[in-house]
Amino acid sequence: MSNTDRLNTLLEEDRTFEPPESFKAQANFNDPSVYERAANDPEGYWAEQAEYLSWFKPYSEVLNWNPPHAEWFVDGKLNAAYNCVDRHREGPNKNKAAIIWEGEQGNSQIFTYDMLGREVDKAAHMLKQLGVNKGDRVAIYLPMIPELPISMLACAKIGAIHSVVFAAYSAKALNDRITDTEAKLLITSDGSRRSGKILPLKDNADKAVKDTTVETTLVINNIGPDANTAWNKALDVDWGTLKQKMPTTPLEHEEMDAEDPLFILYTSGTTGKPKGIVHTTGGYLTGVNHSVRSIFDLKDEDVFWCTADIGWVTGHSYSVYGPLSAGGTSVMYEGGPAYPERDRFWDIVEKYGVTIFYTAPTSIRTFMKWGHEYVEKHDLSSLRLLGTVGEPINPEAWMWYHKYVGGEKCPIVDTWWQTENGSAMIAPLPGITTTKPGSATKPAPGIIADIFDGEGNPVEPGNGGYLVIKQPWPSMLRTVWGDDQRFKDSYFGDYDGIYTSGDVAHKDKDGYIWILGRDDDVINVSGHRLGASELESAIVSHDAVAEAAVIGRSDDIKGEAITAFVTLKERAQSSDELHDEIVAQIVDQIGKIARPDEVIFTASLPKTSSAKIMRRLLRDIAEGKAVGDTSTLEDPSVVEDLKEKYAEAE
Ligand code: 6R9
Repeated sequence: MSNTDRLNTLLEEDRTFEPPESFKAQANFNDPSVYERAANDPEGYWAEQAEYLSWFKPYSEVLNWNPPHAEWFVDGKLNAAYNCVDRHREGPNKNKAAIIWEGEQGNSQIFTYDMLGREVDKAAHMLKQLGVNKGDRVAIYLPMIPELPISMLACAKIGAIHSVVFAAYSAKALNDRITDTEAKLLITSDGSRRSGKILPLKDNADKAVKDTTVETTLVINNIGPDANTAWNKALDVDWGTLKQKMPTTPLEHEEMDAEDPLFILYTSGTTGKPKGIVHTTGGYLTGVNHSVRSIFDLKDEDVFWCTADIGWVTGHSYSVYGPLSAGGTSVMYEGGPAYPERDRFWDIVEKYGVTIFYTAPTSIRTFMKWGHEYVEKHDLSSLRLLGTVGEPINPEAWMWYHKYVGGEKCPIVDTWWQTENGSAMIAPLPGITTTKPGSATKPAPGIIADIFDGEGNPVEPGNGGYLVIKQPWPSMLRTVWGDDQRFKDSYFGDYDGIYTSGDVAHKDKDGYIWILGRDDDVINVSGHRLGASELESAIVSHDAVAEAAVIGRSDDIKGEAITAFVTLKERAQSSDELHDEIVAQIVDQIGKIARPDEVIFTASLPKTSSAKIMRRLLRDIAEGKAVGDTSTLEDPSVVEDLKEKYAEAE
């Protein structure tokens, strides 16, 4: 749906949902004055929140703000693995489930905090043995297996910076990220099972480490002989064999500075290659910990399932660091939602008594399409809170989620945030906020956000504009790895000291925020961010291609689907083979998530007289809409030609 269409739908939405009395009564946050208190003194509020972490040494100053550089909890010392694992081993949660893991075949493993701690210690010993030290970067390319969070926490324990790369990314994408971080070690597995198939992770890893700084590939045996992996004696070390040789004694935590990086995670931007977003130890952990207690109302007896892959920021914050820092139980599933049947998620919810369930609108729309009978096959009465993230949710999907999954009794938290934000920013507090289907509601306490018009003034209720964050917050990115200028230009280039999100949003008469979507050429496919420019450069690296323009057109299930418009070099001829080669080129360079839905060959692309490609116009064509103003086009006849080509391709 285009931003305008979405706005029109939203303007008609007038349903509201109060927090149920019973939910309110038990909620961690149920006093509405928290908003005012936090707004009047954000630093004081965040200092209070930081108290929920365990510090080895207290900080001397809450915030040192030199726009756009923030330091939070200056001089404070802590360790993320201590906060997420070991401190819980010392208390009543020692034998509580920290991670409940289920594999696609129905096999499962439960790690108590004490067991998880032992695994993290062993992994940390392995990292040390392999020469990884504080500040070194470790690339992690793993499916959703327990060794993924174990590896992340082991890095955190010794102060190494992890950079997790989503397992569906290609060898080339992995290579780019390894090269950018100059990682010393890569942790991967022989493969992954997904929807009954085996993904060849190790093959990709082997290609990706060529000519990089990686000295060792630590390989987890996840599939076994079926994976058929090649072994490179010079580089590869078997995780299981090395683990057996490790001491059983705990390993001391590295005392990290609050501002020491905890991880780097890559995300797509408007231009150029993906950006390595840097998150720190103290601020990030304070942000995620605060949000699980406030927005997710996490309690000791909860079972929290965030269905996102840990390869994305949502999984970092809400499968690993958020719930574990608060001593919660986190569910992980390695497999597809329709395997063996379309009720697999509901089967998992019932089996483990999941109480808080967090997923993406694209999944909800898929479940809707499959039909509510799959949901109704299961007893979902354990659920008490639902969440969504990743893209705007359409009110109908929200209502379906509320009715069929939440049994009309669970509040829904629609959480807006970004890789760069670290933790949820605009979202209801489920024991306080009245929700409206399709609105992420209001900034969380301590977050000072607004919507600006083109001149940088806050818009009046009833208007829309650019979503900005006016004051620093603890879990904000600190820089772009290796490119601080890009950090400044990308996020603080528009207004002095004010963070620009790149999203456009509408403010309603009650001050509620309705996110409309991106304002730039970032495409959001099923909640995954892809930069148009990354896809375009993958296409133009094909010999036959002269130029390419990639757009996201609205798609009922995925949110956006990718359409590529391609012009060929003079000697080249369009053909089915060439079409397939271009698709393969994208999959090869970026990964399957970037597979275009259409590749359309055209004689020319619509450009302004200043030679800018008019992507908006291409979007209109792909969405079958009346093409807007074409007066700035260099050659208006291009439009008719494109429309014809598009119709033929469909
Ligand atoms: C956490 C995550 C960020 C972009 C963001 C926005 C979109 C995320 C949303 C939402 C509307 C929500 N987005 N949550 N749009 N409502 N609740 O998804 O991070 O992968 O970096 O994507 O996703 O457009 O700018 P990331």
